[in-house]
Amino acid sequence: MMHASKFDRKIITGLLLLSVLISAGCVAKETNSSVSGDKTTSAISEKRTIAMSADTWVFTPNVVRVKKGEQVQIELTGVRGKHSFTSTDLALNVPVEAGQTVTFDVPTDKAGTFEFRCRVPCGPGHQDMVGQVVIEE
Ligand SMILES: [Cu+2]
Repeated sequence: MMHASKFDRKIITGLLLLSVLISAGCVAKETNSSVSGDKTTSAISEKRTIAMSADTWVFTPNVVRVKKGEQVQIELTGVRGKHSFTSTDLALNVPVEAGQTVTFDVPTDKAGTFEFRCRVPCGPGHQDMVGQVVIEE
């Protein structure tokens, strides 16, 4: 029982060789995937900046379209008055004053249409200061 026949040894040697080849193949695959992983990482780390202005009483643009998972930041410039970019859905509340530019990241982990509005009482057109961030799947 303890002695393997020559035939068994050949099989065992063959299996060992096979497992070495398979693990070598796996290592090669892992190397490949980590290379493509690096490429993906560098692509993701390229953040897109969307310039937006807040004026009395409009955000321009007031519809922002992004892809789910995309790294996006909004560069918001105040033209006249005091406003804010506020979205409870996106957990953002960023005030901006005239002549000021503020930059903030937009969370894009969930797809959907998310409303944002001005939360600073800024005059008669305050209620019109609304917009949407559309995050596409
Ligand atoms: Cu306002």
